[in-house]
Amino acid sequence: LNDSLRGIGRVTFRAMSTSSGRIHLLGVGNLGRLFAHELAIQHNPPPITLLFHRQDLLDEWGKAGKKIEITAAGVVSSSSNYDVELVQPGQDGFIENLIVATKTLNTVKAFSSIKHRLTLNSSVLFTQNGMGTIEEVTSSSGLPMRPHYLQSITSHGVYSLGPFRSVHAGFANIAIGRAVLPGQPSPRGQLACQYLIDKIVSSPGLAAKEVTPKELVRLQLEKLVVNAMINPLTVIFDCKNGELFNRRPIFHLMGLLLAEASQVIQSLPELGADPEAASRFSVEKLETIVLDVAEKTAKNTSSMLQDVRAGRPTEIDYINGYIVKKGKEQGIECKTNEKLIQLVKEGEVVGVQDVK
Ligand code: KPL
Repeated sequence: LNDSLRGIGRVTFRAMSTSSGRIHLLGVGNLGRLFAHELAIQHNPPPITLLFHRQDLLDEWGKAGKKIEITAAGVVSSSSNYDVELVQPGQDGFIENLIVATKTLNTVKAFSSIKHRLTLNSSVLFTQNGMGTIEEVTSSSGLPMRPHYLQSITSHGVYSLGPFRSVHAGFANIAIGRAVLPGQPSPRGQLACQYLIDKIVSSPGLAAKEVTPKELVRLQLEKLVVNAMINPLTVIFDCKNGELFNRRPIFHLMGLLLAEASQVIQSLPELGADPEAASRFSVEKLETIVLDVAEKTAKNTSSMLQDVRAGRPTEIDYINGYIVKKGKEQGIECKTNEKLIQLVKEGEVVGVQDVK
């Protein structure tokens, strides 16, 4: 361990003396494009490097005119002030600020391809849906001392028009905060990551605000519930977010799912003896949040439905699967969530027009 620390100290000194404010971005799906574009068009943009983990992404980048295009409220805006890099084994070069916008299922693998370029002076922002990704990355990374981790919770609705072209269909907001890991002290205390946080918060199109680590966990749990309702239900009923809850049977189904989610969350040890938890995670409060996001992102196709339509595996194990797993740990049965997971995995589609 001493050797590792000495090594890290050396790298850290070199890195601090060459700080450039550069932000690397791994994962150029819808959310990655939104982050990159909004950072690139801000008043004082940071240098940005897009990390491509496949050769064909480089080819697609060329075909797309080496620019990212985001359409919002019918207006097309493009940005091209990026450097790009193909991630290759053995490549080095310190990464000071990293945004990991890969799909939950690909995150551990994608992160491991660049982890040797991070030091304890690096700031890493994870943007994934669901819960448990940072823990998974930490336990599989084998880094002797971890970089500083941030997590963001995004409720914007974004869908793809093709490589490097997306529609920002639902304008909502982002919460960003420092991730606290049990038994893993933060390497640099409170000032860590402030540059990356400030850059994101000062991008108007991201509508991001900084929150405390305690609030971050609570917002993450609320977002988990939003994704556990809207995403799988839009898959089963094959519809846009806004078409879901004007049908009585779907509303009833959501009630059953929410009752399980609410009970599990209220029993989570990480919420401690928080007197607010019971009311904040009541079925009624959670329902209000879900309906609000469904309305704000009404025209959006949920990320899970986009995955199913594209034949990709979904993130359901990190969303409803997380609720079921935590329920089991607390002795709470989540039969409706289990059934929903099964239906999504079997690709069962009802179609919203069939539900009165
Ligand atoms: O996060 C989302 C997703 O699709 O994954 C919502 C907020 C439901 C927007 O579609």
